[in-house]
Amino acid sequence: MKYVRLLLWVVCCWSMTAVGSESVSVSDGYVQLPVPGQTRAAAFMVLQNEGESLTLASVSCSCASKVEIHSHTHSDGVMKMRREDALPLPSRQTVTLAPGGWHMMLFDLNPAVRSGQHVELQLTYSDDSVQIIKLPVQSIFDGDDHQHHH
Ligand SMILES: [Cu+2]
Repeated sequence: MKYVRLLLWVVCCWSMTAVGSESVSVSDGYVQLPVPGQTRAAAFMVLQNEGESLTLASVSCSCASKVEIHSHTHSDGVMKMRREDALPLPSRQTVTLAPGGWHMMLFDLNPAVRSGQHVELQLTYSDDSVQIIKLPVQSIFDGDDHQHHH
C-alpha cells in the first residue's frame, strides 16, 4: 500500500512538472559534430506547437559552453548566420530547424562527445516551461565508413 501511494505521488508530480511544455513536441532532432578544427556544433530538429503561440527563449547543454539560436539568411548571394533572441513558435504550426535555415549553435562542444552518443538539451520557452530533449550525435563522416578503409 505504501508502495502504491508512493508510485501515485511520483506519477502525479512528474506530470505536474511537465505541464507547460506539453504543447510543443520535438522530433527528428540531431546534433551535427563540428568539422575538424572547429569547436561549434549545430543542432537541428522539428518543433510542433499544438498550443498557444510562444517562443523558444533559450537553450542550454552541459555538453557546450553556450547554445545560441541562429537563423540563416541569404544577402547578395552570401549565406550569413545571425544570432536571434528567440525562435518564434506560432500556434498550431510546425517549425523546422535544418541546415541552411534556423538552427541551434553549440559553442565549445565537449571534445569527448562522439558520433552515436546522445546529448541532452534544455529548452526554455517564453511561458517559463522547460523541456529536456535527448538528441543523437552525428558526424558528416558517418556515411563514409564503408568507403575508406584505414
Ligand atoms: Cu549558427
